[in-house]
This record gives sequence, structure tokens and C-alpha cells, in this order.
Amino acid sequence: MGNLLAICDKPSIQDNIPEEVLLFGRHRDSVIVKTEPYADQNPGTSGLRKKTKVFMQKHYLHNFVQSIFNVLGVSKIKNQSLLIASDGRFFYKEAIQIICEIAAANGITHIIIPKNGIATTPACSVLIRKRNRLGCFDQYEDRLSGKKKTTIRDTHEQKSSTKCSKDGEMKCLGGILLTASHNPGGENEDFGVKINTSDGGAASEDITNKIFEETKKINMFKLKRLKQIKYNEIKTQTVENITIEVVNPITDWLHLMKQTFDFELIKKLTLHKKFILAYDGFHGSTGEYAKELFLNELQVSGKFLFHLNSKPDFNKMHPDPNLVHAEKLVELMKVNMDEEESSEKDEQDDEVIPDIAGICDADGDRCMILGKQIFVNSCDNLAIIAHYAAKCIPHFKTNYYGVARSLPTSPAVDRVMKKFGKEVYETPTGWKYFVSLMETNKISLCGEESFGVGCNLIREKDGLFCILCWLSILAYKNFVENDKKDSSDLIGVKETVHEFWKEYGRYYYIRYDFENVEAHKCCELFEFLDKLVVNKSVMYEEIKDFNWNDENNKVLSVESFAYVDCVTKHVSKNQGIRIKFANDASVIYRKSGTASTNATIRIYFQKFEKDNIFASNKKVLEKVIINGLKMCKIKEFIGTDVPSVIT
Ligand code: VG1
Ligand code: CO
Repeated sequence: MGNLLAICDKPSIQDNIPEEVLLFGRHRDSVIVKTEPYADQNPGTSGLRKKTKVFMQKHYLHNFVQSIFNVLGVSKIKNQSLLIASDGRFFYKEAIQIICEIAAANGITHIIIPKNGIATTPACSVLIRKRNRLGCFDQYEDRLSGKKKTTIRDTHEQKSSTKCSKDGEMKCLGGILLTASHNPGGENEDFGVKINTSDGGAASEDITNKIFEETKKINMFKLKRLKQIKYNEIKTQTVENITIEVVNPITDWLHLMKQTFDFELIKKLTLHKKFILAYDGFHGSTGEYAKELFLNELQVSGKFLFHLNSKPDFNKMHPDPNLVHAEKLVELMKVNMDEEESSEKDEQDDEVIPDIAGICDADGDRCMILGKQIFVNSCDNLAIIAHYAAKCIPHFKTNYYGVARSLPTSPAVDRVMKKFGKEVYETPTGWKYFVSLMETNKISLCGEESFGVGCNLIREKDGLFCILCWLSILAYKNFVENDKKDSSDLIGVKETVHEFWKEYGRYYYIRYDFENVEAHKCCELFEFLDKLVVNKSVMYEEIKDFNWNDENNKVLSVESFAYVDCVTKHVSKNQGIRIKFANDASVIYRKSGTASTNATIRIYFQKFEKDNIFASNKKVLEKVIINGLKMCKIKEFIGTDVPSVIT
């Protein structure tokens, strides 16, 4: 029996063998453990997310991790290196140990772990890309050879020619990131696993589909017991023939940021006597980065930097940068969403309000930007960055291709790109869809309405990158476009946003989230919407309580969004329903792919106004919201039309 199982690459086990069999590996030190599949391990928009206690169930994490390795196949894993990192949430230490043991038994010989096990998602992407000499890190190999590269996404393979790059670093198979991102953490909250491939991007949908299929039939996993792995010091050690390389996760990322941005220009702003930056890290993974970047590099005062130390339960905060959960900085910045936007300055002299505030989620890939008395909605955020990028961010001066945005992100950026004569790509929700567009040099910048923005140097969205974009814009406006050197009156976020609206018009925008909806009720609602897609006239029959004669209610189209990946040609269907109205308004309905329990329905309302740009967001969207809620018959299907979160 020993021999039989010893040669098994793909787990397959008979029912009548003992629970655990000691039998394989060069030193006969690995075991094969019998397991039962779980039916619910379907990775969503970005990784697998469940309650922590679900992950703590017997073999739950083991099954999922072994399924990842099964999909990759033994030949791709053998003697390779793997990154394992986390955002510091509860259960991450146990999880790192488990993954190391499964990885080692599956043939991984080199494991990279950031110091203390904590790194941001974008920094992990940078680390993987640097190890594999991809993109701007290719100078060691591809740039010299002048060879045209096929994209990694084309083949889902790591270039197998060399295992080590010229300076001796091991190449990296990819990363397993232990995070549930903006979801809360703790024993009774959420845990998650994101998977990044060797291009540094989140695994594409066809890979995650295969992993899900594997989890449904898995009946064994491999394990090599290792003594407790330590990663609190930066050093390389060997633990039972496995190299454990503990790295500083900040170095490569910071180096890349310095290449991307003009730090000298930014410092004119951050060293200005009147300038104040505020930051909230929600006790997630960004704290050490924020200290290094803001305190050491940009020398801002630490007075308004909050929650930088990593805590497993994020001090009971919900690390989701939105107007509800980021209340501390919303209050500090005096943002009042119910008021109309005033184009006038109405700041009181005696109050100290920072010039800009950034709030990142636990894994550091999202960021909400606030200015004095203003919230920058994420769609405008992308558009404003797109507008200024070539002027003040060195990377975009020479490498500015197109831009991509997810379906529910308003087309504010489309207006900017139209002016520049550049392409805009509309993708489903989730960063993985942007990766192929980056791989093929179609885009340089991309973003989502959920506080995500990033560029083609990294394959993940990056919250601190977003803040650096804003610091660059403000520095440019104050010290290049104007000379505010000695002035105390700096041009701020609010003026920048208002100026943008004046030039391009404004997309009013609100998102409603209905959380914890029973799955079957959510399905029924979407089945109904699907009927509208097939036949618009169903609307007129089914939605009686509606004034169809009102010009504002005129429906132009009802579509179900589908997308074809430009590299893999994978077709993603049912990515959301969009209803367009004749009055420049639209409503989009989606099922969230990040909920850890039950279903979350997201409804996005938007309306464009060319000249009426300083009105209240709520008032302008009032009718659109009423229409949008009626048209999906939400009250009928889920019993309420009151959302759990409004952004
Ligand atoms: C949400 C956001 C989406 C984002 C995703 C992952 O997905 O809407 O824009 O890419 O989270 O972000 P969904 O399916 O729940 O709408 V993160 O920072 O949670 O990795
Ligand atoms: Co995140």
C-alpha cells in the first residue's frame, strides 16, 4: 500500500484505509490524510471568504489548499517557491503553519513569509512580480534579450526556463494570502484565502472554477509535519529541508512607489508648514507601510495617523473604508453627506481639519479619500486620477495606455479618456478581470466604485498608491500649476473635485447594500430581473405601481452584463443587470461575491448632470432610487427596501 500511495500525484484514496497514512516523501516524513469534501468552497469575487469558525472546522482549510495544489499539478509545484502572507486577522498564524505543512508535502521547497506574517495584498503582488522579473522588474532577463513575451495568463504557467533569476532569488509560483479584506476579523467574524498566480494577479476565474470543482471531490491531502515556523525576524532558515525566507514586505513595494511617483514633488506638499495628512489603517496590514511611507519618507506629522498597529480582531472595527465604518475620519474631516456641495469655501478658522484623509481596508488594497468637508466618491476618484496622471505621475508620462473600470463604476472616467482619445474597458466586478488587460498593455490605470484604484505596475488595487496619486495631484496643483510655496492657502481636495465637475459634469452616485438576504430570495429577485432582460414589456405588466408616462421613467435598455477576457477568452456571464433610463440615469443590480454568510444584493444608482453639479447627491438621485427599487420589486422579494449600508 505504501508504494501505491507514494506515487499518487493526484489524491485518490479508498474508503477502507486508516485516517492517516505515513508513507511518502524522500524521508518518509509526509503523510496522506483522509478527508471529506465540503460543498461550499467556491471562491467569490476575490478569494474564499467564510466565518472564521468555518475555516477552523476539521480539514476545511486543508482541503482548500490541497485543491489549489491539485489544480496546479505536481510538475508545476515541485521545487518551487511560494509566498504565504496575511492581513494579520485572527487564525492567521495557525493557517500559515497549516499551509506550510501542506505546501512542503506537495513538493514546495522554498516558502517566503513576510516579517510577522503580515503584508498588504498589493505588496504581495509586487513581491511575486519582482521574483519573477515581470513588467518593470524584467530588466534582468527579458529586457536584455529583447524577446517578445507571451503573457503568463496565456498559459497559466510560470516561465519554467530558470528557477533562479540572475541575482540568485528563487522565482515564485504565486501567493496564498490569508485575508477577508474589508470584512471584519476575529473568532466570530470572517477569514479568507486569496490566491495569486505567478503574474502577481488574483487567480483568474477559470482557475478558481477548477479549484472549486476539486474541492467538491477531494478525499485526501498531503501533510509534512514541521516544527513551529517562526517569522518574526528577517532571515532565511531551513526547517526540515524546506527553506523559509522571512522578508521585509515593505522594501520592494516602497522601491516601486519611488519609481512610480515623484517623491520630491510630493514632499513639497508634505513638508509644507500648513499641510496635514490623516490616515486610518483600521489595525490591518497597512500600519507598517504607513509608518515607513508617511513618517519616514514623506515626514508628515504622526498626529493624525490612526490605528496603525496590527490587531487580530482590528480592535472590533469593521475595516471597510466607507462613510459608515470610517466614522472617525469622516467626523474629523467634517464630511456631511446630507448637505449640498458648496462651491464656496466655508471652513471655520479655529478648526483644524486635515487637508486630506485616506482610509485603507485590512489588506490594504482599498482606500477612501476624504478632503476638508468632502467625500471623493470612488468613481470620481478614478476619473480625477486619470485626468492628472500624465501631468504629475512620472510612470504615466511615458506609459499611459487606456483605462478600465468595472461595470458599476460610473463612466466619469470615460469622459476624461474621450478627451485624451484613449480607450476605456468595462469589466465585471473584481480586480482579476483587469489583469489580462494589463498583461496585454491595453490599460495603465483601472478602478472600481468600491474604493479600489491601481496601475499596471502591480496586479492588485493599492490603497496607499491611491493616496500617493492624490498627494501628487495636490502637489502639482499647488506648486507646478500655481506657486503656493509661501502661502498658507493651499488648493485642496474639494477645489480639485469641484474643478473636475465643472469641466466634465458630475455623476451623482449612491450604492445600496442589502446584506444577509436569504439565498433563495436573492435568486428569485435576479430571476425576475432576468425576465426583464429577455422581454422589456414584462416590466409594464408586472410593475404596476409605476408611472410609465413620466418622461424620467423612460427605459432605454435592460441588459445582463457578460464579458470576454481578452487573453483567456473565458466568457463571464450574468455579471449584473443594468437598466438605462432616457434621462442619463441608470441602475445596476449585482449579487456580491464577497459575503461570508447568506447573500448580499448591491444596487448602484447613478445620474449624470452636466451643469447642475453642486446639488445634494441624495436629492438628485431620489427618483432614480425609487425607480430602481420598484423595478426589481425588492420589497416583494426580500421583505424590505431599506438597505443595510448606503455608500
Ligand atoms: C467587492 C467589491 C469589488 C471588489 C471586491 C474585492 O466585491 O464590490 O469591487 O473588487 O469586493 O475587494 P463584491 O462581489 O462583494 O461586490 V477586497 O478589497 O474585499 O479584496
Ligand atoms: Co481588500
